[in-house]
Amino acid sequence: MSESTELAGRRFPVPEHVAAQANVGPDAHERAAQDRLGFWAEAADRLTWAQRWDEVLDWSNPPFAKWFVGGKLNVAYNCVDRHVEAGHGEQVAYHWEGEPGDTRTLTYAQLKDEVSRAANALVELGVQAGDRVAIYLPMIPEAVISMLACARIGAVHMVVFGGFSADALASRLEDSGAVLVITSDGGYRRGAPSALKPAVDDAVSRSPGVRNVVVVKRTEQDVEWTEGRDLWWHETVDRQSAEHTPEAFDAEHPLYIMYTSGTTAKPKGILHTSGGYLTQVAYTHWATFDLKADTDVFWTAADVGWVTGHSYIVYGPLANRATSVMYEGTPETPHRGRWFELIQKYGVTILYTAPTVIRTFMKWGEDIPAGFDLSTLRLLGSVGEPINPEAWLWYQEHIGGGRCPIMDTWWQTETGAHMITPLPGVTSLKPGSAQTPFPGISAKVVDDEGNELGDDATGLLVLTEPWPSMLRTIWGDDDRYVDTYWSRFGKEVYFAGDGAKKDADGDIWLLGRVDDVMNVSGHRISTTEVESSLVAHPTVAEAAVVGASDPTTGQGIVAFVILRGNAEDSGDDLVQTLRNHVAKDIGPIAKPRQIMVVQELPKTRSGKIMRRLLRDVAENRELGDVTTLTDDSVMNLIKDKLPASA
Ligand code: 6R9
Repeated sequence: MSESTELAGRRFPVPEHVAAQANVGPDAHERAAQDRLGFWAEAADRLTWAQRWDEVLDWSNPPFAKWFVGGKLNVAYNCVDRHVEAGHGEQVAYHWEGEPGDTRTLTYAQLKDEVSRAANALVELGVQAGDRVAIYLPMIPEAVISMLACARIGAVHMVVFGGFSADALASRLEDSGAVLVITSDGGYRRGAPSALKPAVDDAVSRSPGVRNVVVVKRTEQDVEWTEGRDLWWHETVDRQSAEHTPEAFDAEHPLYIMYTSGTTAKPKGILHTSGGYLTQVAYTHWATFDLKADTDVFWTAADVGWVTGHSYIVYGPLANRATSVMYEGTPETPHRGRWFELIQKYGVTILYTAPTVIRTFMKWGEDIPAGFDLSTLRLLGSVGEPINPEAWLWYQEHIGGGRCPIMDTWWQTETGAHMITPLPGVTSLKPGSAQTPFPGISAKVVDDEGNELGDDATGLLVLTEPWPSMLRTIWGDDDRYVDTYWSRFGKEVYFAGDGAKKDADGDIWLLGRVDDVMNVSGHRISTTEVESSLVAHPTVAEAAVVGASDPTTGQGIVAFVILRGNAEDSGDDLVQTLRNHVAKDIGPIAKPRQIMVVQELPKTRSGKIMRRLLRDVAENRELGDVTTLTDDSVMNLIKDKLPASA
């Protein structure tokens, strides 16, 4: 058995003390299986509705779903006001920490006032229900306040990650038809103020539909100013009344548009609506993380600019009256223990982050987390890509102190909320597997023709029933919505684009995007499997694998590896060792054709490795679109490493 398979075969029962008091027990899956719509209706009942729905689901015109038909609610009221009305106004909603170490504490009562002021300002600026508002901010409280202010007045927010370029912003402003942009002079990243306003000026000069730009002062950098268009947040919002009466909107009223990360050519504006979305993010946040509103300190260490931030920094935690930590900066500023320092300082009990960060911490070494008191942690989460068993075990041992179960949550921008994940009161954990569909979710693994596969088989992941937080369409492009997600296996089957395997117990293993499943001499090999094997070798910190076209085998396996700090690059010897390691670990068929030792890997801002670019390098092509890359100089470094003939 291979090293990583051996690790992956291990089972970790959820600790007794976690299971005993978990919010959701083993009966949830069963109840949902018997009455799926009844189960989701109960989940929706955790929210406060201004008017109850008549019908849980209208699926008469698939794939266009309507959930909680006829129901009305205000999303911001559910996230803020109702907790204040219930006497929890003094509870902290966010412990916010800036990268330089400045802090801000926002209670639910303060958040209500801030959101109401911002809502009044938007109304004063002529923003109406249904209008699109772009939010291009660093990780500061105004990002959350702006999102909730939009939700409160029924405007549709469109958050663009602050690291995106002016071009990326401009195309999103145009596609969404935004009328207003909320931004700041800049934010702090890696120890220095970085500017945002110049990108907005550039993008807005090409977007005639944008009437106003509201600017939060964060760094005090000088900014260009367009009179009549630009307004300071502190002059426009702070003078508003803290009273604002929320209006109830239809359950299907649009809540936000989120453009998916650029692993495809033209970004897709994923549309989420109100009632179903809030139902599922709130319920999953409560169930998957076993959230106890009175005692937990919850931290999703991600950016609000991607879906994980929307669902699990903002909407889920607030709907559940959680106390959250929000951090502006990067993990290594001003030092590599920054995250652990924050866990210690705020007594974080639940941490949710991405495997790529865990592997970075592995690279930096276990001495760093060992220098902090992480004993408050009781549960960990993972999201964004398959977590290789080595990273899972390291996370469990060196951050979770061996006592914290890890919830490996599979979901997508399109799904809005967790879809496949273990549950703390239910599941014996298997490192590397997201395991079981969430209660009320129907996930299957099918072959190319759409036939469901039995256990112990590899195929494509599909979702065979609609779910409350599903995307409703691609903004302005219903046809593309149908074509992309609902045509491969018919109009009632959602094609997720991920490869998956069911093991002998029926647990689901995600194998990466299907375009990342390689086909070598007719054998299907997952990039993830080879990456996992490479990372299991003591010299390798991180690995990215692509299938490059090969005249004889169809595809050849090309690996890019980053070595651990203490490993020596012995050139050809090391490459041979690693190739043989994979061949031994998985089988000769998986032996990489080529391995390149590199310093960095190209990643999207949400931390996903851009295999498309690596494939371009491996196949010696001109580089494609790099606008979503965090740092495009990485690609030059990688290309410089290539032999001229590669
Ligand atoms: C939430 C988020 C979605 C894609 C998805 C899949 C990958 C996410 C995963 C995972 C394996 C997990 N993915 N979570 N793969 N295990 N726990 O990441 O949304 O940015 O839209 O990405 O990410 O490939 O299809 P998004």
